[in-house]
Amino acid sequence: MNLKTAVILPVLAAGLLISRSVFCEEVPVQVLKIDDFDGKTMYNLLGGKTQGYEEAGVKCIPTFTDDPKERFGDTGASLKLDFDVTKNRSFAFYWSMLTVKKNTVVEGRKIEIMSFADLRGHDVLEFQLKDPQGGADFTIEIHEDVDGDGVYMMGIDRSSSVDVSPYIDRMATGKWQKISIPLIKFASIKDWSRLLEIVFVFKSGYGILKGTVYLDDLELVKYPPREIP
Ligand SMILES: [Ca+2]
Ligand SMILES: [Ca+2]
Repeated sequence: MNLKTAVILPVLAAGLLISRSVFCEEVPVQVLKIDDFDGKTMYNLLGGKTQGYEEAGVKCIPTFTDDPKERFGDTGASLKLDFDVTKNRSFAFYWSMLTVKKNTVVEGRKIEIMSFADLRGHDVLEFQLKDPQGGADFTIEIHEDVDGDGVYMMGIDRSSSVDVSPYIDRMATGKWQKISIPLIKFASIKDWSRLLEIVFVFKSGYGILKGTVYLDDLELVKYPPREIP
């Protein structure tokens, strides 16, 4: 490393630290909480169903913990995901539906319709994460309903996937940390008012194959416009 590089690198590192802390300290102007897991039910705060996945030797099992040593914050509960993708080329997932069934009356008849949660107007997906062992990795997949049938169909509907790994601070293993993913990273999603579900996917070949992660405060956030000096 020459002298010039030796000087520039710390300056760059300091710049990154400052921009990161400014981002984290900004107060959002809008927050849509998808789930805080405090109700310990398999429905999120929008009313959408949530579910894990299990087959022979492969799993992503959701449970809730209100143990003060495990949960996020001083009250309520957090989501605990026990995953196992040790089987070759396996994957397992937990999903939270962003659609809700609603009853309505049409020409005197009660019918059940599917309603999308309108998630427009946000710019960051945020959640709290704790990885007690370290080394867990997963992707977040968002599905958009293109044909309006309320079900995700590969090849017809849109899916966008983001690897969470670059957003995890590995120095914070064992502690709660806030993960912030700009929604622009979900590049294939065109209409945020037609989303079906958000899916946390664990795959063999990505991070540790078996373990537990804790999640809390899954939300969409809008920050005030950045002031350009
Ligand atoms: Ca909670
Ligand atoms: Ca569809």
